[in-house]
Amino acid sequence: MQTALIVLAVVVVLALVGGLWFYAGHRKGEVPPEVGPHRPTSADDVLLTSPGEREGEAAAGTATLERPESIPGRMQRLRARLAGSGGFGRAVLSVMSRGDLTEADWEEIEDTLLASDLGLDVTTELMDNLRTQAKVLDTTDPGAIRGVLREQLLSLVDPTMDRSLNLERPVPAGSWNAADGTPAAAVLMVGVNGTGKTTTCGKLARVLVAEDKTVVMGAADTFRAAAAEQLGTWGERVGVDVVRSVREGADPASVAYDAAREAARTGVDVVLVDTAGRLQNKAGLMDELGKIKRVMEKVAPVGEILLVLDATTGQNGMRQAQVFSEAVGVTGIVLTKMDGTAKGGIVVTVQRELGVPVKLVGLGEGADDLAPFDPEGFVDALLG
Ligand SMILES: Nc1nc2c(ncn2[C@@H]2O[C@H](COP(=O)(O)OP(=O)(O)O)[C@@H](O)[C@H]2O)c(=O)[nH]1
Ligand SMILES: [Mg+2]
Repeated sequence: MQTALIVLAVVVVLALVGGLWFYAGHRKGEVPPEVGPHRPTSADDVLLTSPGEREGEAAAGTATLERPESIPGRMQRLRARLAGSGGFGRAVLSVMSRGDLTEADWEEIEDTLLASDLGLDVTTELMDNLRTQAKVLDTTDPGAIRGVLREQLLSLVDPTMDRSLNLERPVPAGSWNAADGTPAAAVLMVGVNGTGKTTTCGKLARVLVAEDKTVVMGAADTFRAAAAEQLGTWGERVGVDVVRSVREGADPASVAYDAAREAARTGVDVVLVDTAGRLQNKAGLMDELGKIKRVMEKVAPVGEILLVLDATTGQNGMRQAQVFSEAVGVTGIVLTKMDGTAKGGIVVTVQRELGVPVKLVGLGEGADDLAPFDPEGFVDALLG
């Protein structure tokens, strides 16, 4: 009887200790069970989600990866959608083809240009040029008028700007330890909430994969767990690792730093970092983005800071753009949702106001609906 009691007591104590140990073990990692195996990097609240590491895909490569569409293929396919953003081009062309334009005709042209978000200054400039050219030309020949209009629009869009993404491998920071790997070209995505940053990060990863580049993404939007999940899904589809925080509200800069380190450790070509777009106040934004950039530059300089703008928001978007470009030096613009707007004139306005080129355009919600911005292709699409 006594022996039985002792055995029972020992069993109870063992069970209690075992339970506590199990609980503590899980608390320490605080890993949501659905994430699956992971390799923590420098900060203990940051983890790496690798494609193929999720449940049931123990061996990497068992997940079926998508093959992103080639760049020429998508540019061809998206041309029609680009044309939709520039109905103003065809509208102006059709008025100008009437010949012997009356004041009412010119007013119609002016209204059309303004409605396309070209802005007052650009519209006035373009109107002056078109009037002059129309006098010189003195013709109703549609081909000749189209030529004049094409030339004018092209010079506004400015084909001389360098629109290539700077993806050159950067020189490592002075304090960088070469034993920790070769830093990757870094791209930082900034912009207001809902403009399409996370989507663009995912789409851009696909563009790079299509170009046979290797990529790591960093989910530095730590304010919503859903943002990291969203990025994780994009990565998984094309075999791109995502560095993310386990905890909501973690320091975005620490995730960005870990992403840059992970990219260097694994020797990939490019690290893409998504950020949150809370426009709480200018000082807060500057602090946050500034810090992200600063810590990433402990690895190597950030070569590309892309401001993501929703083309449908017009002048309101322009004000946001100013704040971001003051907060952190923007090197290029991504205009998203060009498929849902007739206001393609925003291309010209935003480039003028910020002095940086539109480098990419988003033309739909599909995974490969992102293309490099090509001025000639754009203007030709506008004129039909
Ligand atoms: N039609 C269209 N929708 C887009 C485009 N880019 C992004 N979106 C949508 O815009 C919404 C917000 O995108 P998200 O990437 O989450 O914005 P974020 O808050 O800046 O990260 C999503 O529903 C996207 O599918 C685009 O080029 N065209
Ligand atoms: Mg986002």
